[in-house]
Amino acid sequence: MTITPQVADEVAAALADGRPVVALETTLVSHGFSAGRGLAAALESEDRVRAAGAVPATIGVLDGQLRVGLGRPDIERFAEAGVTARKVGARDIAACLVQRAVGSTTVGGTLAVCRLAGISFMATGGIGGVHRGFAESLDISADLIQIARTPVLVTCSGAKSILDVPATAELLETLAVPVLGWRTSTLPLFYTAEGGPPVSAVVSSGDEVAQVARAHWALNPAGGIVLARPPADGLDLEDLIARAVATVTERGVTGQAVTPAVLALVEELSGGASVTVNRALIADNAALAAEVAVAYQATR
Ligand code: PSU
Ligand code: MN
Repeated sequence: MTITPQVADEVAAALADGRPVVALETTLVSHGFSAGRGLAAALESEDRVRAAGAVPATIGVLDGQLRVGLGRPDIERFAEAGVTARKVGARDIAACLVQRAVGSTTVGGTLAVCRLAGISFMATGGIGGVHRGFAESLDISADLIQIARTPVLVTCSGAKSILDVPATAELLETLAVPVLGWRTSTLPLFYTAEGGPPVSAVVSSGDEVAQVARAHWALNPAGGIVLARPPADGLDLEDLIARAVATVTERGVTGQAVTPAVLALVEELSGGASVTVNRALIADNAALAAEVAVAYQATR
């Protein structure tokens, strides 16, 4: 077991030369999709990062090591493990390393590794947030706290709409996390672009985002930033989501299992349509994160 991340040669070389690197998480590979489909989403994201001129660094825990930059056989291990992989937030990394478990890092877990590796940009589908019914369950994703205390820009399509998105936006404001809307004045609702709470600022080019990030990190060197990009061909799944959340709650599912269970049920209820949107937005977010990372290096 080692704490120092094992960084793939390509990623290490890029970081050493100050070239743009975009981190990608592995929870969406194992827990976000059914039937190994997370592999395709992960590989597509990596391709899009490369096409935009940055180096992808998919992050996870394997064989007692923090891995930064995974090869295809490594990513396959996460897809094949599915929900039997451990879902690893920042608090879970140490035990996962010591116990040599396959650990899929969430947004929060990935950010903790980005800090160690010196990576400033990551992409995902949707960040975790405040769950519906939080007043009873107190279920609030550690992603939010980890974003608040890690100087990384997270490109996403907002918080998954299986959550209480207005409450999530309130908590991000409380935590002083800038929420930048990519050519939008409202926080996207993951599956759909419209109807969310307001963002803290609208941005319209990679260069503008890079300048805001640089200024924010000069003012607040320890804090993260959310860049929220609306999905291109969104779907209004609100009725399905409400039904899925109610069913999962009735089944007594709690804690870390809630998000994967609701996502799986939304997939089933939408006849797979949710997965098509989910996959596309993950890849598009990866491409945008790379565009911003490239612009950031250029403004040095
Ligand atoms: N976005 C997706 N699919 C996912 C997730 C995000 O499109 O599966 C994962 C992320 O890893 C995120 C996690 O960090 O869900 C949040 O889980 P929780 O609500 O239990 O904190
Ligand atoms: Mn939770």
